[in-house]
Order: sequence, then structure tokens, then C-alpha cells
Amino acid sequence: MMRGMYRLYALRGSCSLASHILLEELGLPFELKLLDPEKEEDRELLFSKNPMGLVPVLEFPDGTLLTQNLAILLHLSSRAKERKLFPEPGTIEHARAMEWMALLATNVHTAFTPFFRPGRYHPEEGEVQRLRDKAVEQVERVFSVMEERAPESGFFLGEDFSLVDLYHFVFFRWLRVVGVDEAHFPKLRRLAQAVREREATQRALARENIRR
Ligand SMILES: N[C@@H](CCC(=O)N[C@@H](CS)C(=O)NCC(=O)O)C(=O)O
Repeated sequence: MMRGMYRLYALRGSCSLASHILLEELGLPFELKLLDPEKEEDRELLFSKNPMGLVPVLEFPDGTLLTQNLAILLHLSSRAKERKLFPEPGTIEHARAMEWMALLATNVHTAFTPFFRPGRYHPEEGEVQRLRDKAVEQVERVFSVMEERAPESGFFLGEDFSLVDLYHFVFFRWLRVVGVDEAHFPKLRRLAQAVREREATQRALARENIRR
């Protein structure tokens, strides 16, 4: 690794896109290591960096390893306080922002998992479709709750772009992938679109070779 560089281990279009976009937003020097899950070598590399075998993994210039989007996003943004991407701890605004982040990291993210990784749930042969249908139901339910609570204008937390907008964008993108119509969630669609149009997001999408 070049001196002074971060390295992000990522899978194309996966949840690691959140950490990727933030590195671009903050203008930090980083190397993107896009892994190929089909390659034994890449799988071994990932497990050597994270025993869970999951991305994202952020490797700091001094070799420190950090996993979990939530930890990476909060840590990097707290080191760039002037960007005001997250409210100050101890305030109700911070608690509200954490409420969104936790919802995204847990309920929203895991609603998709049975769709993308049905094998993890050992469905009987012929039951994969049923499992995927159930996952889509769960995804629709959790996005409906977010739509209900989403603001009519501005960003999730008010006037300014924040980590909540960035993190939400990554999961909103997956709606198309699982075949859910984005038009069911007009407020969320507007919020996601605002993130998509940012230069940092465009750079990250281009580097992951993602068109939409
Ligand atoms: N809680 C973790 C979840 C990480 C996670 O599930 N990563 C997925 C991509 S979205 C992964 O690495 N999957 C590898 C696989 O399924 O083989 C986080 O938010 O960082």
C-alpha cells in the first residue's frame, strides 16, 4: 500500500458502496480493492482482513483494520467535523440521526439478505422463490415505514446532506435489483436522487462500474 493511503476492500454495488462514497466525499487518498467473490484468492484475502468474510473493510495507512459501515462512516466523518455530516453526540439530533443509521444498518440491510443470499437460510429445493418473495415483502414494509417518516423537502436531517442520506442511497439502489418499483416511495426517491447527483457519488459509481 502506498504511504498515507487508506485501502477499502469492497464488492461492486454492495453495502461497501457507502464507505466508498464517503471516502470520495471527504477527498481522502484511498485505494479501492474491488474483490471478486468467485475468486478463491480474493475470498482468502477478505477473510484474512475480516474473519466474518464481509465487506467493507477499511485499512488505515498504519495498517489498522476497521469493519462495519456504521463504524467506518461515523469514524471518518468525526475526523472531518468541519463537514458537519453528522450531529454532535449528546444532542437529540444525534439520537435521531443514530436512529436512522441503526434502522438502515440492521432492519433495512438484513431485509434484503434472504433475497441475495437464499443459500444462507437453507431453503428446501423449490422454496428459493418463496423466500425471495418474503424478502421483497419485508423490504417493502421497511421502506414504507421510512417513506412515512421521510421529510417532504431538504435532506433526512434537515437542510444539510448527512451520512443518513448517503447510507440510505446505497439501499434505495437495491430496490430495482430486487424488482420493487421506486415510484412507491416518492419522498425516498427524491432523497436518493439528490445523493446520486453529487460528484462524489458519481465518482464512486463510475469506479465500481455501476450505471444506475
Ligand atoms: N453489518 C455489516 C454487513 C456487511 C455485509 O453484509 N456485507 C456484504 C455485502 S452487502 C458482504 O460482504 N457479503 C459477502 C457475501 O455475501 O459473500 C456492515 O454494515 O458493514
